[in-house]
Amino acid sequence: MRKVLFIGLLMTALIACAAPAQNAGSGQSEIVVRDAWARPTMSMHGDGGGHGGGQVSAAYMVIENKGSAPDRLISAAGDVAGMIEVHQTTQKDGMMMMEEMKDGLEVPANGSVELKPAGYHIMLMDLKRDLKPGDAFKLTLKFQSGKTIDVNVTVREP
Ligand SMILES: [Cu+2]
Repeated sequence: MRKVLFIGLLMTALIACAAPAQNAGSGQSEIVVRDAWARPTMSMHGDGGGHGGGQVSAAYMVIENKGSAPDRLISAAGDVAGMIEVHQTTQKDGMMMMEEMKDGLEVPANGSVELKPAGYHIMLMDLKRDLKPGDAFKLTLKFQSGKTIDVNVTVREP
C-alpha cells in the first residue's frame, strides 16, 4: 500500500511540474499536526470581579504545512472546554500576558509553527472535566483554507 501511495504522489508531482502555468499561484496547503499535548488542569484565581476564576488548560503542538500555499489556524473546537481560543503570550512591563489571535495563526508554506509554553497556544477555558496526566481528548482545528484536522491531545506535565 505504501509503495502505491508513494508512486501516486510522485506522479501528482510530475503532473504539477508539467503544467506550471495552470498551477501558478494556486497552490494548496497540506497540514500535518504532531506532538500535541496539554497541561493538566490549572485553576485561575478569581479576580474579585465576580468571575470566580475557572478551570483552564492550554494545548501545544507542532503544525506543519507541507503544501505550497500558506494557511492559517483560525479556531479550534472540542467538547473538553466551554471556550477555546488561539492565543499568543506576550510580555508587557515584565508581566506575562496572553491575548487571542483574532486573525489566526499563520502556518507558512513549506514550513511549520510551534505552539509551546510561553508562546502560541490553544487556550482551553471553562474545562468540562479535570485533566490529569495520561488523559487524552480530541480537538478539531479549523484552517482558513476550509480544512479541518482532528488532533488527539495527550495530557502531561510541562
Ligand atoms: Cu492563553
